[in-house]
Amino acid sequence: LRGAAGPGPGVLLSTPIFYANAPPHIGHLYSALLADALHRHRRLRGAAPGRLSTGTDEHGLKIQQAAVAAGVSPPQLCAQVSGLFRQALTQAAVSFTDFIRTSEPRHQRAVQHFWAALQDRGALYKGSYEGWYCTPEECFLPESQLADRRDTQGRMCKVSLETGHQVHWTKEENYMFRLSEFQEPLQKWLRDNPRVISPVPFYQQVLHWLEEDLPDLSVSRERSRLQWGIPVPSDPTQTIYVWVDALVNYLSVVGYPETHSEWWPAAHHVVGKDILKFHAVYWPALLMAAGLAPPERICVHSHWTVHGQKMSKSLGNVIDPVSCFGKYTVDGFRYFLLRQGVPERDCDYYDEKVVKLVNSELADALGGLLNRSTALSINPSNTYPCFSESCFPKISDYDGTQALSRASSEDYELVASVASLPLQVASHFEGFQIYKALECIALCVRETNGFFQRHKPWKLDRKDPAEKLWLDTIIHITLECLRVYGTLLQPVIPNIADKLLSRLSVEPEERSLLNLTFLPRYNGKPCPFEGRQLGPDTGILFHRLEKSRQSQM
Ligand code: ME8
Repeated sequence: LRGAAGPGPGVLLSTPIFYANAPPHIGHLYSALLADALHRHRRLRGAAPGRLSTGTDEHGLKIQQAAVAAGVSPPQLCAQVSGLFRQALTQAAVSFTDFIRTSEPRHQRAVQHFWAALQDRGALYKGSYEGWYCTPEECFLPESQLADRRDTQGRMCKVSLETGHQVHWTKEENYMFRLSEFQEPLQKWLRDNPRVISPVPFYQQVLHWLEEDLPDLSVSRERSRLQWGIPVPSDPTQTIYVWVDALVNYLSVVGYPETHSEWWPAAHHVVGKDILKFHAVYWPALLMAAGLAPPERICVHSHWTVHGQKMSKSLGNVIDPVSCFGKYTVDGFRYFLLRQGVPERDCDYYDEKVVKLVNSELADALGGLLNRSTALSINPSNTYPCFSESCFPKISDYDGTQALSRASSEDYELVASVASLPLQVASHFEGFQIYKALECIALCVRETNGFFQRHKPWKLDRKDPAEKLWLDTIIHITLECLRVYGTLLQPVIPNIADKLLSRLSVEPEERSLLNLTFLPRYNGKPCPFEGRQLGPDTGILFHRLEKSRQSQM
């Protein structure tokens, strides 16, 4: 892992590529926002320019069947749904640099080349495969992952334990990948790179899987059963398994087989826990077999449920992100998902939770603080006021004799918390704990409100020279806190952060996370903001949401 505080080389951050069989929902958006926040954070920290890839997974039986059900051809369905994903991610301000569709010729070429590399290196063989096949999961399942149920007509059938989908006994000639030979190399890779999968419970889960038998993997399907996919290069009777096809997208975006080595293996994949095995077992094994290194990092997150239930079309409880942007604004909804989503645990969604959180933390705490500290009634000159050392002496210099000092121990605690915040936030981002970074910032915002409230600057008399010094110092400290919060929040709420920093007259080149200093005057250094005219007042930072509110934008 690259150092928490300093810049580093550019990396390829990726979201999963989303199935083009149904429109986006908030789970997809959550994956993309996590990757986007990491990408933006790296950029603001001064890392070499990186890439953020996303896209749509367009092949396979699932898509073929969805197209039949919709009465359109697979390419028509994919073009339409892929467009919806691109639109939703663009609207969500996901700053992707690459959007890949697996139906594109560049991807087909990469997959066929990858297949040939596997074949040339002896990693594939043809075998007859028989077993229980789960179409929605696109894989064969062992007996241990099956349960007996009755179908809608009351007949006994077998279903996948994990998803409840019915499975069918299937026999076919397939190409097999020698996955079993990679058990030890995979274990060694994980042991040598203990931070490659985060959070830790998922790393342990993968190690656990690798202690069990690792059977060879079927990596093609008979063309007669699956036409919508990429043909095996040397055998047109077979279609490449959709997961091999899909995983290679991470190489196609970096120009495999020509230019990928400029990026590979500096890849950081953000994935949901449902696709962990594909990314942490199959993908590294396939890469090793093709003569490439495994990805540098896999960041795993859990799922969103809705009112305690799994989101599903049949339950009719799928939450559409675009309607949420209308209800809560793009930044409000980004903040909610990233602040409430905990990678280790499933999170439950309901509308009231969004309203409560964004009202309290964005409208009241952050917006209220900006509003109060920039009010013309206490800051009539609309400038970044001066800090006075005599009012707020360095804690190490303070001996109780400084007559002007009114700073309390709580004030010193606040200053210490905010000074350490940038490093804390960086290390939470680095550890894929974005929600913790936001929790720390929210706590500091609350403490800054306490600071402001405690000293009641509106009661101070600006005409009294001693009181004016103290009044200016209070406002200076508050604006410095807000500047740090605005800077740190850029990867999560880019529009609000921009509004906040513009109001504080922080120039674009002063918004980097690299060398973000807080309260330089407290440390005896010049403050470039002191005396600066504040930016124009462009209104309330974030409007409070009404419970039943339909649209704010
Ligand atoms: O699995 N909560 O695509 P997909 C949180 N095409 N995240 C969720 C979620 C939920 N309820 N539901 C989905 C695929 N996701 C494959 C991926 S990658 C080479 C191929 C997120 O559209 C989660 O990250 O079913 C999941 O892995 C991803 O969306 C893609 O889901």
